[in-house]
Amino acid sequence: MSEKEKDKKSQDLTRDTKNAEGKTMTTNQGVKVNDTNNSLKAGERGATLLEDFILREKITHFDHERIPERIVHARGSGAHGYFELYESMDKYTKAPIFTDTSRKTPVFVRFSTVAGSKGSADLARDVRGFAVKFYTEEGIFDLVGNNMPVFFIQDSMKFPDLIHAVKPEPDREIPQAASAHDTFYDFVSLTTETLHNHIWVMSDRAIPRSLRMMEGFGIHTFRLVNVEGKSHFVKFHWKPLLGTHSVTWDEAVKIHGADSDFHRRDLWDAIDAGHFPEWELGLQIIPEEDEHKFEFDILDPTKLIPEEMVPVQRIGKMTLNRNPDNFFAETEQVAFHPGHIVPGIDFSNDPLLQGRLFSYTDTQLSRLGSPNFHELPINRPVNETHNNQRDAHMRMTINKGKTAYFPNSIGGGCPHLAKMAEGGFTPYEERIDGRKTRARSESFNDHYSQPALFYRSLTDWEKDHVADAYTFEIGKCTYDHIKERMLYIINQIDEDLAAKVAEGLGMEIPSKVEGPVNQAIGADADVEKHQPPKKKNYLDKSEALSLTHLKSDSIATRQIGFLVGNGFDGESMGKMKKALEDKGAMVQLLAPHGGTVKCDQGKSHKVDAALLTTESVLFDAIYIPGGTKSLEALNKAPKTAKFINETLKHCKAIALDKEVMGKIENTYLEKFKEDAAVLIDKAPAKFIEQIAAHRNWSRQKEAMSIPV
Ligand code: HDD
Repeated sequence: MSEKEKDKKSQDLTRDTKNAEGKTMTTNQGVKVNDTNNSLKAGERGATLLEDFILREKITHFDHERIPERIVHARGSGAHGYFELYESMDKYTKAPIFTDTSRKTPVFVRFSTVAGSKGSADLARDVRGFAVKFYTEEGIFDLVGNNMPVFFIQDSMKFPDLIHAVKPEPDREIPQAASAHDTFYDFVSLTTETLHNHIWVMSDRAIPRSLRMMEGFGIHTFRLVNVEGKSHFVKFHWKPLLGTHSVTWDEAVKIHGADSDFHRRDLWDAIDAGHFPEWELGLQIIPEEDEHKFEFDILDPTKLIPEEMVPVQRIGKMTLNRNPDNFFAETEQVAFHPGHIVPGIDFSNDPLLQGRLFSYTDTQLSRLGSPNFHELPINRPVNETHNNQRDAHMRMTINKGKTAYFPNSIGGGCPHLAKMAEGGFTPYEERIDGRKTRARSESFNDHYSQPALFYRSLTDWEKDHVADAYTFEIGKCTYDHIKERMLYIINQIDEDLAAKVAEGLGMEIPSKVEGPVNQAIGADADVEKHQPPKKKNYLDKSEALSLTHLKSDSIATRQIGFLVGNGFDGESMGKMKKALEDKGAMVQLLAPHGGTVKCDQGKSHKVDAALLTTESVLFDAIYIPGGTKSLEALNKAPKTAKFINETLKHCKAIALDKEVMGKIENTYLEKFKEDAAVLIDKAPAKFIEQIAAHRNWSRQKEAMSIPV
């Protein structure tokens, strides 16, 4: 990207980027270095001299390279991009990013998992963070959301408990990046407000195929405020233009081993190849008058507003078009904060949001080490900042003048206050009257209706995955009383679901359990008092909750493995490759060995991966061209049958030239030859259709038993 093409933030970052090409090595003090391999010694065999400032500087800097990882969301991947507005929302807000359609606002986005450490695997069953930093002309606006529309808890007071419960158990620091353990289920089963977010985590939303194929949600109800000072409540949504797709749990486990950077690599490679991921920003707008119209409280972050009740209006598009230059400087040092808002956007009284407003700056103080973290290149706004804050560790700005206080006359009263016309931030003047009380609103006390709605809204295959996930996770717990409590409360969500899980666990669903199961309020052991209230049924089904709702017929960036050996049918392969690549798919030649393979026309083709070095789970679909010799070679290769059988098991599309059938031993191709996504001698267009559909889930029940 040329300097001219760069957006304002990328240009701003350029002043801090360095390129060593063609340059002489120096110390940090600018002294030229002519030996960086040997320390300074008294004689060739030592001892090493303390005066060696080059050695000391190199080692000292190295000793301090690490900073604390994020307390949650430690593992993440970032990208630059921009946001463009389709139509002005000035009826609702005065924030120019949402009113000025001529703007192209730079953004930096960081996706993350929640529970795992910085080096943990990408495919953990977990919520994904979806944090967007908008560098607006009026200052930074951070939308720090997740890929699920609800959160585990209703009040930030419980956040440390939630995180302590899900993180590795403190005595042995096990398990890493996994919620399937006793402490988490002890907490969940005693804190039923978690159940809604929890069932989302049990669904395929928690194991996305790609960070580019998941939705994002601001979760809390925020406010938009227009020039007249009128406020509307709002929920933010990100809708991926590639649709929403997931992998199966069996794949996720295998991807852990095959490529633990699967999501990070996928995001990087797509942007690198010019396939820029895109999301539309959607708003659900709720007039203030409607605040109490719903059967749930819009301030409760464990509730969503079904799209059928308040439609999502798509108002603009975000495109990620540039990979970071340096992971640490950008992705690691970026500091998000839901409290970074601009005039025209404001908070609601959601008690989870209110606590977050404290936590994020506070955590940067220990993570980034100084209140000057806003000066780091990735964090600084694109507009000028002036105030009387001064000094502290690693201050970069050299503030001129004598005055660092307000009011002043010596400095001409500057920096002066923004006049109303200039758009200084004025909080929305919400009237609040209340008793000081440490309490939870009664209106938050429905923990079962929405998890039930979610489950009802899934397709059958999604429901099966949810039941399997509960069975797996609870099955990993060692205490029977925790398992029983879980069965008891799942039964309150959905009896069929609970029956499936109980069968998987080999346990009975208890009709009563010890201890409080319906309140986050405290250790009140009066079980009867805490029986779940009756479920509400304000909607039978919300189609938007199923993964199948957001469709895309694009196969761009899908990874397609071609299984070939020497002597493969070059013409057939060429035709298929062209058809797929024309649609933006990425084709890789996989062969029994690395190096090159020759087709039947004698032409050499570079092998992208030897079968030994890759796995079927890294591909969306496979194709096997004909060619007697090629098929013989594939038949001899130990992993070919595993590759094919796993592709079948994971319900992916397979295309074969006619002569392939019956030539590769130990596969289940024959059994699935009538399957809609097993395409024998069909035109590439059919294959493309099936890849776009992502999976043929109707195969699932039968394919599950393939022993691979
Ligand atoms: Fe949080 C990081 C999302 C509740 C405290 N959070 C963090 C990140 C995301 C979220 C995406 C990573 C940002 C990045 O990439 O750097 N958090 C959420 C959402 C929540 C939520 C969507 C509920 C709706 N968080 C939440 C609560 C608290 C925190 C209730 C504390 C009271 N979150 C933090 C934190 C982190 C953080 C400790 C760790 C690293 C950081 O902030 O910068 O302050």
